[in-house]
This record gives sequence, C-alpha cells and structure tokens, in this order.
Amino acid sequence: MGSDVIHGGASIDAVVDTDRYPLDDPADPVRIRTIARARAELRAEGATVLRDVVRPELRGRLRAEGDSVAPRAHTAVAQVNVYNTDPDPTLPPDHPARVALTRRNAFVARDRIPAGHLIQGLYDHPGIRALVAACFELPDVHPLADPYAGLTLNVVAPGDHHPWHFDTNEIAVSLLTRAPEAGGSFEYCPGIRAPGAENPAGVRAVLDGARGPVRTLELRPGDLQLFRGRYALHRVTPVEGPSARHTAILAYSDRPGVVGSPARTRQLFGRVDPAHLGTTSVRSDTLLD
Ligand SMILES: O=C(O)CCC(=O)C(=O)O
Ligand SMILES: [Fe+2]
Repeated sequence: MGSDVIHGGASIDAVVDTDRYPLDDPADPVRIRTIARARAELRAEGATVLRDVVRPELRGRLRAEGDSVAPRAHTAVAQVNVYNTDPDPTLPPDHPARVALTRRNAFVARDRIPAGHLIQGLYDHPGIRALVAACFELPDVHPLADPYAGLTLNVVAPGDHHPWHFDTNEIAVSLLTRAPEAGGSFEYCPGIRAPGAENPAGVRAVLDGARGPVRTLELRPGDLQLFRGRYALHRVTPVEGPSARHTAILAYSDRPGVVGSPARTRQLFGRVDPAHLGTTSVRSDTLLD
C-alpha cells in the first residue's frame, strides 16, 4: 500500500506522513501507539485529532483544490433544529427540537470534486480506511455508496457559521483545507446523548448558552479529525476575516452500500441522483434525527 499511486498521480507516501502514520504494517509500534491514543480519546471525548497527517508541502495544493471547487457548493438557507427533523408541535415547548436555528449550508457534492483531487484519493485509500477503522475500533469502514454525501467540501463563508447539530452519520473524518483568519472554531459536547438516552434537557441548556459541556478543538490544515457526530452536539462558530473556512468531510459507515435519503439529499445538495431512490438508512439506533 505504502508506495501506491493515489488519484492525481501522487504517491501516498508523498501525501501522507507515513513515518508518523505508517499505513502498511499493523504491527508497527508507532502505529500501535497512535491508534491506542486515538481510541482512548474517542472513548472519552468522542473526538480525536491525528495531527499533521498530510505533509506540509501538500497543504497548499489541498487548499488550492478546495478553492477551485468551492464555487460549486450548493448554498441554501434553511430553518432547522439540532436534529434536522421536521417541526413537531406535539413536543413540549422546552424541547430542543422546538428551537429553530438558521443554517446556511454550502456543500460541494462528491460528484463535483474532480477524481484527481487529493481528497478523493485519501477518501478511498485502503490504508486511510484501515487507520480510521482501527481508531474507531471497527473491523472495517466503508466509503458511502452515496454519489454526493460520501465526500464533501463544506464551505463556511465570512460571517457565516454552522449552528449546533447532530450528524446522521456515526463516523466522520474531517480535514481542514482552508483555515479562516479568525473564528470558525469547532465546538462540541462529547457524549451529550447516547443510544437510549436523548438528554433533551442537556441539549437545551447548551442551546440556551450553557458552556459547561462545551469543548473546542483546534483544527489545522493537514490534521485529520475523527469524530462521533451522532452523539456529540457540535457547531462551527462564525468565521471572521475575509477568507472562507473549508473542510473536506470524509463520511464512512460500518456497513457497505449506505446512501442518504432523497429528502435529506435534496436539502443538502438541491438535487437527487437515481442512486438515492432506493435507499438504506444510515441510522443505527432510535435517536431523533
Ligand atoms: O466543518 C466542520 O468542521 C464540521 C462540519 C459539520 O459538522 C457537518 O458538516 O456536519
Ligand atoms: Fe456535523
């Protein structure tokens, strides 16, 4: 695996710092230590950052590739709640699902990211998949079969933010490709809900401004952030300064063949593909979403 060529003609060793993140040898002691730390942090915090995975000399290319596709983002302003569920007037007034948040989505769908871009090569690479699976304590992780949602570039323009929410998908890996000058911090509340424990009061408290459960992760270009966004409420604070914030979001599932629902696909991307019409749900529990 180590010397193979990923999309775009670069070898994986030229892109990924394989001295710090050996992708070939599961018995490598450096790799074993990295995975042990990531597992401990994911268990305790629901998030971990693998620092400097992408070599410094490739980060300019990552940023430039993101800049080149950012204008292809589907942008839509929607009133949402943290669960992305439809309004439900039967819920009690203090339920967090009753709190409307304005969200400006701008995602570039996978089919609008050229096959030669570095993030396409990283998303599918068997060594990256194996590393991600090991950190999440899974036998394997599968790229989504969804032609749009598997790999996206999330664009947060100056002045915009990404309000508090839970993800539908359990396994998210993100890679900041363009850092804003200021703001745009990633905040999250580890384990604020769990299968069988929705914890609406705790979620509502955060929406009302409680800071006790809130942690901040400092993301830097080149780092891989691994995150359980289905159980941790999270947001991106307003981006300050003249530059947008770009993150590549690599979505995986523990099952093959996962495709988003037609309704959610239309909401995020403004269109659907025939692949979305016979869908497999990504939910693995009965939590709201
Ligand atoms: O851009 C980020 O860091 C997080 C984005 C996010 O939470 C999402 O796309 O669901
Ligand atoms: Fe999210």
